[in-house]
Amino acid sequence: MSSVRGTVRETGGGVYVVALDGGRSVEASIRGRLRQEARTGGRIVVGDHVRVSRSGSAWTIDEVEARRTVLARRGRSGRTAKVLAANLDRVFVVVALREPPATPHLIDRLLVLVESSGMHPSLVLNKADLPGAPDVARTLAPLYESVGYQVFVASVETGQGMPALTDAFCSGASALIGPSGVGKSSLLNAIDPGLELRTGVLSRKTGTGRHTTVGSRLIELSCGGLVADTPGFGDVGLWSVSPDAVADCFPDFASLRDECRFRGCAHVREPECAVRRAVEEGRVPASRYESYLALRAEAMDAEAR
Ligand SMILES: Nc1nc2c(ncn2[C@@H]2O[C@H](COP(=O)(O)OP(=O)(O)O)[C@@H](O)[C@H]2O)c(=O)[nH]1
Ligand SMILES: [Mg+2]
Ligand SMILES: [Zn+2]
Repeated sequence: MSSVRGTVRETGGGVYVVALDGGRSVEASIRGRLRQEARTGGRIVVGDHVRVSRSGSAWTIDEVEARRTVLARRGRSGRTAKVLAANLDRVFVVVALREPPATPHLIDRLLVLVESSGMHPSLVLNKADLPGAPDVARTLAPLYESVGYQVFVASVETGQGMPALTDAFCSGASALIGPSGVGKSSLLNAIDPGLELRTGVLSRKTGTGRHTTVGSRLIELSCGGLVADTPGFGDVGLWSVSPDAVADCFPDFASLRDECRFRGCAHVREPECAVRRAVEEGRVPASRYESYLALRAEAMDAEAR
């Protein structure tokens, strides 16, 4: 039988739910050769475009198409990247302005995490309704806009920012990453009330909301967009990028790099460093540079281990 094209919507336990281009979904397993590749790192992930074929009632994934984008995180050892989702159009870094309060360092860490997999995220500053939150937003939003990120100031409570976010989520495929408790599930429920994702603080031990599994899935919103629900971005303290690659994850440094006196300048104590000059002159926020130094030092520690 000829093969059909589709998109992987759910993975876990060796079973893959594939949405066929015609509309219906089937459960598929993978061919021996692909299974071999999966063990050596070429896993099939949500968002992968695949070709499947049927023999009797059983569907099999025969082929995986080249990926347009990948969202990956480094393994605990720091060396191997683990791909979490493929072919995403947008990634949103979500933090709360209050409860729990975001710091520039946390935001920078999350942005770098996404940049290190080659994607350029947007930033959502949620809970703008809480007392004091607008003041924090007035500092953070222009800071990250000046760096070149699109910023959404949002509140699930008042609906602030929700039309713009709904627009962004209702086309293509997206992912949200951020600490727990910042309102990721609440934002999705506000965009599509039919989702009924569990919200609120969940105990670490019992785990888990209704939908939390070892696997990943792409949720289809009623407005047509897809949203990745992937475990694996929770432990943001455990990633590692090679020290020299950290600067590449700061887009505000990229245009300055060529003006540094030394090629391969690490922007730490080299003379005539354009990044340090820009920080001194206030063209690059000091908090960005502090985050850079901290994340670079962390990357060096991880490499030495
Ligand atoms: N005041 C306020 N609370 C919010 C907002 N968004 C979410 N919350 C609350 O924050 C808590 C955590 O939200 P949840 O969506 O579970 O966060 P997640 O862990 O990132 O998915 C819940 O108690 C929500 O009701 C918001 O915009 N304003
Ligand atoms: Mg949640
Ligand atoms: Zn430099």
